[in-house]
Amino acid sequence: NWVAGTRNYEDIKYEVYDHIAKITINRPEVRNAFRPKTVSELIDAFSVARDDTEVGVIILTGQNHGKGQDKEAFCSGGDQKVRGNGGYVGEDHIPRLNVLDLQHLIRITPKPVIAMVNGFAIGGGHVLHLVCDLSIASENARFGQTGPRVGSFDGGYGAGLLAAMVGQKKAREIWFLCRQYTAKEALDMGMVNTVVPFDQLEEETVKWAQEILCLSPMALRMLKASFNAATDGLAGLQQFAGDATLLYYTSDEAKEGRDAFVQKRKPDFDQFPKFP
Ligand code: 1HA
Repeated sequence: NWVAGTRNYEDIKYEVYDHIAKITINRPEVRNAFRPKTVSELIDAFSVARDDTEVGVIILTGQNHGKGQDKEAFCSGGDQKVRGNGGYVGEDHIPRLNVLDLQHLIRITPKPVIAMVNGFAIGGGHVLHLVCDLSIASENARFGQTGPRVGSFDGGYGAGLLAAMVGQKKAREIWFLCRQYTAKEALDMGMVNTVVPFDQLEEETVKWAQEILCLSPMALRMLKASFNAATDGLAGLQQFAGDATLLYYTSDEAKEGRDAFVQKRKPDFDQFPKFP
């Protein structure tokens, strides 16, 4: 029932159904590894979903290629075959780590983002599921970091958010040993919300999205910003404060300030209560 969006993407798919946007990384031949173009398209797609007032929940997933459940991937991180000396190199020959911008965009998008983890979530692909608000995994999914094995590390959300989620000892184990973990282990660690059979993954994820869609979008927005404020320092506070500003702009008190300026008169704030 998904309806394709109008943008022409090469590495991803964008579809909408019932106020849900589904963004799919579509490079199954490389386990949905991302190159700079993939990430640029993901940033564009998340911006489209964010701006679409009809969209209330965003799902991020990886394209299945049907070669067996143990071969499916959510995302295997940065494409090592285009990794240059200063980052991942695209058509413009500029080495980039633009997935960090994508991580940040997922965090500040004021709508719940669900990672629908259909297989390997490895390296930078693992961090992508971490930065989503919820993760729903199929039984075949495998989780892990590989940085110290392939000469990389993500000390931002990849380390800090992971530690906040699974605890310091487990987070250090995940990064220091570069093992793979099963969906059940990820569930036990608190990294995913639920695990379902492979063929029920999308149905279950859509069910969760539809439950969320019944709730107050502003309350959800404020909650997401609140959770981020607790872990994201001043940037998190900026997001939360921005939401407070958005609400304040809708008040008569804030409108009085704007109107007084436009009408070149003194603002009359006396009419507004000074709440205890
Ligand atoms: O750490 C960062 C960053 C840090 C700071 C800022 C930005 C960052 C951006 C990115 C990253 C990273 O993501 S570093 C970590 C990069 N990813 C990896 O180390 C994972 C590499 N892949 C694997 O370990 C395995 O492929 C797998 C566990 C996901 C699946 O294993 P499996 O089922 O045995 O498949 P495999 O045969 O290994 O892979 C199938 C095909 O996909 C292979 O292609 P082929 O040789 O048949 O032509 C394989 O090369 C390709 N492939 C898989 N993953 C990647 C990949 N090609 C390029 N890049 C990949 N990441």
